Amino acid sequence: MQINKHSIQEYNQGQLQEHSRRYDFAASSVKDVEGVLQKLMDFQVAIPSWALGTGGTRFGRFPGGGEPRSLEEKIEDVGLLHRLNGASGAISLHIPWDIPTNASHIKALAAQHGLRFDAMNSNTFQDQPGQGLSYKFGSMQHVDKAVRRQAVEHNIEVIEHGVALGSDSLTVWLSDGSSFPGQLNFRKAFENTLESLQEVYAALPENWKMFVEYKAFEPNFYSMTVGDWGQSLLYANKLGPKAYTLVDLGHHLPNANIEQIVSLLLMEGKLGGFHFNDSKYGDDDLTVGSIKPYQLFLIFSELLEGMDARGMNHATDLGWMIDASHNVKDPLEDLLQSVEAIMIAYAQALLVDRKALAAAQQENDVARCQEVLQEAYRTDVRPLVAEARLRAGAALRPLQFFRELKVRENLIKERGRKTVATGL
Ligand code: PSV
Ligand code: MN
Ligand code: MN
Repeated sequence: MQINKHSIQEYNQGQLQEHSRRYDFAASSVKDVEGVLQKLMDFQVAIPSWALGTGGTRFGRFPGGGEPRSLEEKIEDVGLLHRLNGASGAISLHIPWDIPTNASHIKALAAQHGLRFDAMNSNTFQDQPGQGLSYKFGSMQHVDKAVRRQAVEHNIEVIEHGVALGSDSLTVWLSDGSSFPGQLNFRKAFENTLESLQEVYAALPENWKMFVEYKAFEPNFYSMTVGDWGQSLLYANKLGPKAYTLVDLGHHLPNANIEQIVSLLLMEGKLGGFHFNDSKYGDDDLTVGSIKPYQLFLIFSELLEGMDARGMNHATDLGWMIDASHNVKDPLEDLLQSVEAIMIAYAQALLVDRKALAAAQQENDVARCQEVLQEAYRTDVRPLVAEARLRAGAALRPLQFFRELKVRENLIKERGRKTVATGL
């Protein structure tokens, strides 16, 4: 299914009067509104290929129909999102779920949709058909060097696929760890993992980055070999300048102060990438901003403070990606909501009066510090985000337009009701 520019313009025309009224009011209280709008237009969030289908839980899966059946159709889906919101201009692939058998054709198709290839993701948490050795007891940490070698070779293959597509980063998330006390020698598991990561690191092209993603629990429940930001940072520091820590919002123990974590990682120049989602309990992979929008704003606020202090470009110097899974909602609708929540939090963080906050911090004026932050958080920035979309040629209200166009119904007609996308 294709959405043409003309139909978006027509739709926006019908919304314009109401939008202008709301936008003029919102813009009137923003100091550098043009600067804010430009930043919002530049900001792009990558969509992971595995979020385009219904994920399910370990208890069941209830696919909604019209899911992408091939890599080509996944690219088309992300293209649809990008058309609608102007902020989803990248796709992140997972190997072997998305092997690009004809890379130049895949690259050209993505370019047609205005998409680039974000970080490549390797997979050593599942055994694949025909694979020689099993990852049941880990991959890069494994006691058997041959299993470690297999995991390293897989990652090198992923890099090669990425090079062919024009990607420039590799995300390594390892499910390695142990589920019972005594199962692992922690130090040896760390050393084996480090050695394996070093072998992958050595295969990185000059301009590539490697993101080491941590996770506190699941699928292992006693220890994870890359279990928190401290361990990830240890690996990244030992690996070298091309290695960074990747923060996934769902991968912490309850109540972790993620905003402090990103601040310190930025201070060390070691924050590389970010996976957005939301959760109430753990790695729930819920829609961004659906449970803890204030936390999301606070994280963004620290991200911007740290990035600005280092002179980093918000749009290009970190890898921004959604990492979500959908059980009860239409995945595309969910992704539109997630991107919207990210843009809102970003816009709110751009409005924080940094000078006033720094002055209040210096005076230990705690109440004022809170006022400054909440002044920005409680501003309705939705008209600013919509205006950025309008200027980018996207839809003023993407989700509403998605429904008006009957996108899902059309996809079901095209692809069928019983389709299964590869993914988590
Ligand atoms: C598993 O928790 C996970 O969601 C990680 O966050 C990875 O980024 C993703 O799977 C894909 O490998
Ligand atoms: Mn993740
Ligand atoms: Mn996860």
